Amino acid sequence: MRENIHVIGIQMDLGASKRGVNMGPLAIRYAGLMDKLKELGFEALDKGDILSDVAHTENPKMKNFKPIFDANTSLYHQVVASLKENALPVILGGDHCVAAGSISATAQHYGKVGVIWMDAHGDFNSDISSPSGNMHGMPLSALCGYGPDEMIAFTQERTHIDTNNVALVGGRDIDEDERKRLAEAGVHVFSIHDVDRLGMAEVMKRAIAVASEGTAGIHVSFDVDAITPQEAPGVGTPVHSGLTVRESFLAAELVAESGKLLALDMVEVNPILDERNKTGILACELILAFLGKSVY
Ligand code: 4U7
Ligand code: MN
Ligand code: MN
Ligand code: MN
Repeated sequence: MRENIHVIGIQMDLGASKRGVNMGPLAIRYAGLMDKLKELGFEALDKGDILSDVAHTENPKMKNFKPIFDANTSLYHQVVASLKENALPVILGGDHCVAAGSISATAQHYGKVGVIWMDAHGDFNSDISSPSGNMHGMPLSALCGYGPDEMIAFTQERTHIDTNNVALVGGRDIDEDERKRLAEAGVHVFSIHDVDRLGMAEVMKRAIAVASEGTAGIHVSFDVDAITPQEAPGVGTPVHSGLTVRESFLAAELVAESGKLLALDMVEVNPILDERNKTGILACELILAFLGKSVY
């Protein structure tokens, strides 16, 4: 595990239909993230927030594509720069479209990386399959080379993520076409049903194995709507009966224990919909757990 942490916020809400998730980085910081990282002994640097331009849609199948791409381009370059400085980037979203920028950067820097995508959703729609045109439902598909390709066109040559190294954990609201696309692409899906049947410890053991096989390490992308909405109410797309708080922490602790974490996204915290920053505080504590904070 690296000692050097770069915290990078991105005030982005243009990928979702509900506004306000752009305030996520502020909410997670208010929970005390920087001080708590330092208390844990990390050299933690706050790189501030990337801002996005105003909403602007040309193609309703990819709403707000241009301002999303522009902000993601800034994020991509910041994450590449942080990795070059040997830091572990922690990206504070923002809606989940920001993972297109952050994970492209990790892949560009390390070559072959694995991804653990923790989410109630699959985020495996293309502009064609998407029922909404919302770009936060498309990043995993784009990153794996299943479109929309424009979403990750940060360099001439795209480094795609090999779906053999992708694990989706906590899925329970996946669109019909999206499910077919995930299966055809060969993404390893550990749905909430698998969490029930196998237990989180076994699911994460398998997910970490999938994401580690032949890779430099793991980029974890954590959408807080993976957690059940009673515990994480500050989300724009809540889905009932999700991960418990303890299952979420166990997942984070097992990733930390693996020593494979290369970068972390903590996304989709929406302070407008939250209850006294409950979700922001949870997101902050989960980041610490992913970085190795132990309970005992
Ligand atoms: B999130 C959805 F149709 N699948 O594509 C879509 F249900 O980043 C939801 O996981 C996407 O929160 C949710 O719009 C994206 C919808
Ligand atoms: Mn998501
Ligand atoms: Mn989601
Ligand atoms: Mn969401």
